[in-house]
Amino acid sequence: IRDSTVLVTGGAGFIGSHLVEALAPHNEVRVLDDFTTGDRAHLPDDVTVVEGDVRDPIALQKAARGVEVIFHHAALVSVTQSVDDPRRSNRTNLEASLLVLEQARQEDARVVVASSAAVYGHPETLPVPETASTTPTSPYGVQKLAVDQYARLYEDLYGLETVALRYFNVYGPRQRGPYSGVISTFLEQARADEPITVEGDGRQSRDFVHVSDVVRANLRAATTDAIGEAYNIGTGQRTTILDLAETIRTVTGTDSTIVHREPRSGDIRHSGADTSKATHQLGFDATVGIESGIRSLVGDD
Ligand code: UD2
Repeated sequence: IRDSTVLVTGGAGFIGSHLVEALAPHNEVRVLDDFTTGDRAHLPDDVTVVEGDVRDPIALQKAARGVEVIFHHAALVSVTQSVDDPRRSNRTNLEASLLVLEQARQEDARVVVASSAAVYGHPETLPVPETASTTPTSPYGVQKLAVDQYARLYEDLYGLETVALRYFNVYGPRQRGPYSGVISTFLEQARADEPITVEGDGRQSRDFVHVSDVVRANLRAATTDAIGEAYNIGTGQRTTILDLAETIRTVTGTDSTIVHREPRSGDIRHSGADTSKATHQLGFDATVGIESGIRSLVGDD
């Protein structure tokens, strides 16, 4: 995508800021972020920042005026918080997403929404295709599923150009804080030579996808003809948490030991993407394997 005016909601956050960085050299980029978890330091100088809440229609209207594509990444990403306070996360993850879709109708802008592997709950098959049944196990998953379905419906009902990207376990630079993923937690522990905390037996597995691949998927989604669809965004490869811990020990050369903690209640045992739809319809394939992804993180984060 080039020479376009685009909006990234949550553009100062983990995934959003990497996307902004990729878009900024060739496009006019707006960022809507309330900076509760996002960071100004992650934004290039030449982007237009609207500081505000994605739930605020005035801020959203201002940020979206005249844009051709909206990449919707503003969300409350904590699954645990969504369990503790479903209405609060619903306001940001679902109601605000509807505002974004409505604003896009006003502007006739394409919308790329950040969906999630959470829509599948405990996946009925592995790797899981987009056609699998969706039974989320958290309010967060229900909210993401609703957004994913609204995106499809808006294409159907109103002819709005939409794409939903169902992210698997995204990792990379700038992922930190209490709700960040297991890779950033293990890396922090390894750097401090503290024990690496594996929850449960560590034989649960995930499909870890590097944020640079997630950015590439967004760029494909911005221009694809295959709209009104949801795509799994993962690598197609699963890694167990124990293997991950071992890889991080090796790559960092830490003195950390591996300790086991109580398994997380409601944890999903295995998660892995069937990526064939993304390959064939979106023209997207992940390129960063888990080991080289971790090596690059250790090198530069
Ligand atoms: C991911 C997404 C979440 C949602 C969900 C859908 C992230 C950060 N979260 O949650 O937003 O989409 O998938 O299913 O990508 N673990 C340890 N030790 C630790 C921390 C975690 O063993 O110190 C384990 C944890 O018990 C789990 C696995 O690592 O089995 C992954 O945990 P996570 O929090 O990184 O991500 P996940 O899959 O729960």
